[in-house]
Amino acid sequence: MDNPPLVLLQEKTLERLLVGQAFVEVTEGDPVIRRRLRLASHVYSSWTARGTDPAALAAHLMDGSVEALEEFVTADHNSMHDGAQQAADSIENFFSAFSSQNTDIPRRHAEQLSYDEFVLEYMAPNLPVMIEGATEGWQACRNWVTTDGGVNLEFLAERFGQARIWATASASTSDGYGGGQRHDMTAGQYVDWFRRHKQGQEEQLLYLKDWHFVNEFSDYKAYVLPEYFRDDWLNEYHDMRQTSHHSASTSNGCTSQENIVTSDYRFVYLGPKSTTTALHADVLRSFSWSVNVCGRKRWRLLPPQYTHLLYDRFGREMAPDFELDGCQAERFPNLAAARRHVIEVVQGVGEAIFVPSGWHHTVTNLEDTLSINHNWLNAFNLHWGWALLCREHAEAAAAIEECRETCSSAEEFEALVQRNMAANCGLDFRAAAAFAVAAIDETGQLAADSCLACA
Ligand SMILES: O=C(O)CCC(=O)C(=O)O
Repeated sequence: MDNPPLVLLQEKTLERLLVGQAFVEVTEGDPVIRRRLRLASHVYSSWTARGTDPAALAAHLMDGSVEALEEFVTADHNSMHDGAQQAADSIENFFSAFSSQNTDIPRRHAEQLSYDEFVLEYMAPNLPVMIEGATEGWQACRNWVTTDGGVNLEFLAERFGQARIWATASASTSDGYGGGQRHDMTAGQYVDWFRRHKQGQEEQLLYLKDWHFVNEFSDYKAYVLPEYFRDDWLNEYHDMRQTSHHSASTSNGCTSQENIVTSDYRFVYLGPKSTTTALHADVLRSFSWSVNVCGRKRWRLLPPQYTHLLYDRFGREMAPDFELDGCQAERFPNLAAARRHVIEVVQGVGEAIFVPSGWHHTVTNLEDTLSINHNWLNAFNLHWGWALLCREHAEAAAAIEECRETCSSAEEFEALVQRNMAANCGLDFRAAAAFAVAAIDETGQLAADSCLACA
């Protein structure tokens, strides 16, 4: 026997919930019933992207829209008996009012946003915010910017030109997170390329990404960390390892964590107009913040409850962009539904965007743009990192399942799995444990003194 389609079943269930009786006899002429059925149809269509995304109903159980709907249904009994047109109008208003609440990233000024407010309103509920006025007193804003607001290429080349950087070829966001090929060069060579590009002599776009500037030029205080982003266990762990663990582990021959968190998560990005970063969620599902020293960026962000819409029809591969055409689009049948939940915002100079954990995003530089960003973990998002590690572990094990029998022991197989997991996401369980121990130990001494691998 054929099963009725799931989408239809869910729509019927919702109808019954709204109509208020389990198996109601629908009386065609009853205006209350008619209005409620129309409402059921609107709710279903709006909250599931016209049935293409039934799972999105779950998101609305969490975000307050169910309460708003209840209020709407019960508030005005008189309107139940209004004419059909009036009832339809009021339903439309309800939806447009509700959806407009959900599509903007709030803007706050640093002078009017306390740390506690930031935590309660954005960091704890994992919601994005744009914070204006975030660069008070930054040396970078004086020295790295020309008087007409452009990138001060001369200063950068003169002071930091010898640094080695990666420039990523980026034609469009659909080239993947890192774009195309990565070129190893000096910052000075990149500045030369930038100048030639501005004179129309270079067609291929190059984007300087993930420059570990602080690590390399620790004496040059380019910026002051905004207080909202200071509770940062990831970079503290890196700094602690730099100063103590590295020498301890090399002196006792311990090499277990060589491949893990080898670098910090504090970056400078520099790219001309039209450079992009493709669709991704941040490393270890960390939070990130990013501030424009000069230029403007367009951010497009997808709330995490819609991540499943980004995968291909087999649930394996993720789309490289929110916008795809031709046969690429055909491979990702739910991308159009995902786009309906995308939030877009333009970030100007001196503005800090807070990108919460698990929000997939793309970035396009609308002008020549120089930005500073950090990734970070703390008590509010550590569970995101842990969930990712568990998924990475399961995937790494599944990928080499056929090797299990050739391994001499379960431990040998597990070691292989952990190695691959670390290569894929930067951490294995042992390093994750060391990170957690360091994070909960106020002095940082425990992780520095005891190498878990050698215990
Ligand atoms: O600015 C960019 O191009 C990318 C930055 C980014 O993706 C982030 O900070 O998470």
